[in-house]
Amino acid sequence: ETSSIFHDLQLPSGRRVQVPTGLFIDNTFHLAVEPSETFETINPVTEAPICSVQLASEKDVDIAVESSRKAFETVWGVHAKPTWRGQLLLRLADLMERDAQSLAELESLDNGKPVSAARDFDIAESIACLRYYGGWTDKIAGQTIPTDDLNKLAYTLHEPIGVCAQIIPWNYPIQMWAWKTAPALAAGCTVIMKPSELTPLTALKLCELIVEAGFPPGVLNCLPSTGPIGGAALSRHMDVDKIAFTGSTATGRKILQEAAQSNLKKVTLELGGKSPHLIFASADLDKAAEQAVLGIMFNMGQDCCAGSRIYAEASIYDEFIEKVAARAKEFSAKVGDPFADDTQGGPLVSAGQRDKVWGYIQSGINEGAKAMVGGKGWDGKGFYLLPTVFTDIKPGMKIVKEEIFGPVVAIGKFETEKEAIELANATTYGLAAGIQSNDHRQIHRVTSALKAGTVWVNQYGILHNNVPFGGYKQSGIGRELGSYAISEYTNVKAVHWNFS
Ligand code: TXE
Repeated sequence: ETSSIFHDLQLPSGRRVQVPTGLFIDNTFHLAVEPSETFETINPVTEAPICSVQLASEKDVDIAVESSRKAFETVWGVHAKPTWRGQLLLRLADLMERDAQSLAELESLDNGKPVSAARDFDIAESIACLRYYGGWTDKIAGQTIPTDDLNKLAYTLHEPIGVCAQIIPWNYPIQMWAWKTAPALAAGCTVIMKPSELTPLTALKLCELIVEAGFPPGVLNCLPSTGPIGGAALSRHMDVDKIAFTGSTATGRKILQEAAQSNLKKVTLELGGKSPHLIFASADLDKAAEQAVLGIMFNMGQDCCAGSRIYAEASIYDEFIEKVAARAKEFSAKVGDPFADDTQGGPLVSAGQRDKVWGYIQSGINEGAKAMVGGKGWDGKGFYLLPTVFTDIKPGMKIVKEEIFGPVVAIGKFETEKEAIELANATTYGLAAGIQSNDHRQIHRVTSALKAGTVWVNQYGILHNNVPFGGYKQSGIGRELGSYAISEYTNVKAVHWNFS
């Protein structure tokens, strides 16, 4: 049966890799219980299937949860020495570093992003994330708390929550894997990972490294599946203690409902955005334009904090949009083959995503916005779309209100700081925001007025593993990264000890 759970691939670089395509439970790859169930993952450059992958159904979810529960109650959680958990994470980071190039190529094949970006951003940051949390394992401490009862010792224990299901998207498959697994494993939780059905391959490849690093069976299981089948089964499972999700707001809402209707499992959600980027007259306009373009075009706009609404102060608006247009054209010229060294953008992840983004481009044109750059489709093969810069926008337009998740930006103007803040906050989302300004008082005022979980000042889009990330409003619940993520994977137990 190994032919159904491993697939030999030749990558465009000529490198050969064997990728697992089975369900990963108890440190081995398996066929799904119903082996006829598979799905295909597609190469977004050639539009051809890469291979078919086993599809976990509800029965497989039950088996995986049982394995995760057993590991949590016997070898992991409070049964594993904290420093040992840390060593395993550090070893995993070393293995990821060793395999960075082949992982980057596999990520690129499945997702379409440039190999160089996958290696130098996604994987480099993921290695750092594993190391950061590898250092946390023996520093998860509670408190001793004075009370007026002098014969009482009161203290808290920060205990791992238990079996955690983690449902991740396709835009940063390895990095979302690291953001989710590292703090959970550091805190002592066991993990059931469900990668996106659009990009399952690197999550499966990483399972081999989990074994090689020495994690005990059941500590991390991985279930490739679709959202409505595997994702929903995990969300309503009565023995999953927590679900951590990154993806669309619509799916986040469903997961929260499933959790509410089953066992009230803890839920953290990292959802969509329509992040504003404010350009004030005092800013360095060349740098601001560079940040504005990277802020939306990086990863072809398939980024939850993409700066998709830019508002520039009226006095510098004309000059600024010219600079943005020039840089967006430069970026467009570097969209192409993800395996070429100087490529900055590849295709979008799927035909569905390409069609969705193209629909927004057409709606922008139909609603009267001006496509200063782009606005055109792509004739050749692959799910490509070139960057589009819209100006002359109005508040009600779909391209201004809705998350597009593609290389499309809407630029508007404001007269006053108050108007800039109102425009920025006029959204149901609250994931991120950016300010370009050299007026320090203004920066403080605007930063505090913005309703967003992350605010960048004179940069955009750069996150750090040590700093928390998450959304205000309908962009999510809870925080990832930093010490904050550790608290999302621990329960607080209060102990009242009468020693009289
Ligand atoms: O996302 P989904 P899709 C946004 C972006 C994009 C849109 C749709 O705007 O165009 O969402 O993308 C799993 N129960 N973002 O459809 O559905 C699914 O299998 C449990 C923003 O790909 O949110 C996958 O693993 N799980 C974003 C994951 O959810 C379910 C990243 C994400 O898929 C499920 C991606 C269900 N009922 C898309 N249905 C961000 N914020 O970073 C699906 N899933």
